[in-house]
Amino acid sequence: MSTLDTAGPAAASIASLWWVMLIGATLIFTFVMSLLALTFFRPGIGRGTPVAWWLVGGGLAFPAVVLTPLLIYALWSGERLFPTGDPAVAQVDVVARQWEWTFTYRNATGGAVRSSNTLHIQAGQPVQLNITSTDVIHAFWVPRLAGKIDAIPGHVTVLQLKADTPGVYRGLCAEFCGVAHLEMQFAVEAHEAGAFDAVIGGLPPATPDVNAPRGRP
Ligand SMILES: [Cu+2]
Repeated sequence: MSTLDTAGPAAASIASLWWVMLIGATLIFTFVMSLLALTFFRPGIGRGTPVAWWLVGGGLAFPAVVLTPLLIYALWSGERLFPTGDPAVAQVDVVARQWEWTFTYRNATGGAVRSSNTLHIQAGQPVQLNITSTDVIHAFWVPRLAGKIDAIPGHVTVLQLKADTPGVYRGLCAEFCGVAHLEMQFAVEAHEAGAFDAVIGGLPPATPDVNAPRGRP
């Protein structure tokens, strides 16, 4: 379940941001520690530099030069996490409750099938998840595929994820929701196209659920 062992574009975007932030923070920490070491080993070395230079240079210019590119990179990579809104993207309604996840797949003929605690997706294809809860706040998280998002009663939150290759990816509830919170885990099974159709075709029909998400947000 490592967020750095990514298997989809959204998780890869988050992981690369983490690496950029780590490298940036390491460089800055090394630079500041070097300055501190200089004051011990070469006492008085900074005496010739005006105080204003330290204040303006170290307190304003340096943070601006460092933080501006990091901010731009974070915004650019964060933008890739939003759902595309493409109507061609398959949609699955996700309902969290104490302590279970149910996944409802609508088909072209207006029917729907449902699975419990296992989300089936097609490898290489994005899927939009419309997520809600029937009781308390939960959070949907598949660390290797995407970031986490809250499942909130009376509200639909949207997450888009894609698995690059077929496989099984573990997911969990990432918001404490009661005594069985730790057991509220699920799996995402990414199938090849043909196998995906067969799996969906074999799922039981979805029974009416008064607490199901009410359409798109
Ligand atoms: Cu939970």
